[in-house]
Amino acid sequence: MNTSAFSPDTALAPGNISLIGVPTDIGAGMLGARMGPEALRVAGLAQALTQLGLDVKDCGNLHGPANPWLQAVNGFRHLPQVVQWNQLLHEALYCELQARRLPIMLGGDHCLAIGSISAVARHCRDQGKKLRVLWFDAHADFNTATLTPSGNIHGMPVACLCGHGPQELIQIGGHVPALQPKQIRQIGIRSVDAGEKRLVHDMGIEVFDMRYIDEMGMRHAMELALALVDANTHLHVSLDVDFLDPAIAPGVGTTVRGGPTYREAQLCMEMIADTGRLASLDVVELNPALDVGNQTAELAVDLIESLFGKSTLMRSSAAKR
Ligand SMILES: [Mn+2]
Repeated sequence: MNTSAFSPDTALAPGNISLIGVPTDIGAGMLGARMGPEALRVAGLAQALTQLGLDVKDCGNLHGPANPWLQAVNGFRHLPQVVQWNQLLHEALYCELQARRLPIMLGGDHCLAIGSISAVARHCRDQGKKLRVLWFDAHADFNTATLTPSGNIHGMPVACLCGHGPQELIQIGGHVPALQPKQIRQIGIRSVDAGEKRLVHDMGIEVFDMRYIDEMGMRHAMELALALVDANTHLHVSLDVDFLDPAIAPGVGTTVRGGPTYREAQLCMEMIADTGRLASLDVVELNPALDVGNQTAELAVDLIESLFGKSTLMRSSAAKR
């Protein structure tokens, strides 16, 4: 990637951050992700960003329906509640974007990416901006009701954003599909069902799975994932904590072995920071009920600091290029 187009001075812009807590596990197969926003606060997220010179506003938590913990109906679990949470989030996040603030969605499970990314996509259409979504995850999250037996909607957000899913979910944001597959890059994928694999392939989503990362290295994968990001690009990062190797991130309901190491994850974040184009972020699937001493939340805060330009590298910006 040619990073010389980016001035290091823009790396922190916009400097106004809004934290939006979305305390629900409505789309998950296990309870606990509803505590994610508090765990991230307890791990010092706002303070860490403030120390980087950013203006941080904690908008508090959204208030949506409780998790009734029911079986799937017509292939979907808790569809009406998932729709409600995502509508709430869509409006709240769109508001912050309109106010020229950089929203960080504190999940909550990954079904919430439907609300957040549909808002980001709507904002980009308003502003005539190009959108690039980096989806860090162990899973492709491209399931449909016919493909998944569980009906948990946290396995379906990418499919929904691309227009495959229940009408009331795919139309949040008023534009179907909210997202074009070519706007998405998936990184760290290592657990995909057979039918889902076919669909991801047919849709033409660019995937840098763990086999690719093993063979080519994280740096090369990220260079390609960030290729053609320019001054008019809105970069959205959707960070599912299960992206990380469970050895360093146990606090998640859907762990899959063989994920990126601490350094590989940091490199991802630092390379994104170098572009200076990060404009919105989801942090999802953190499950404090499964965590050990809040270490996964602390790791997430660590990674977010890097994403906002806290570099461990003793290099001048000239040497970075
Ligand atoms: Mn996910």
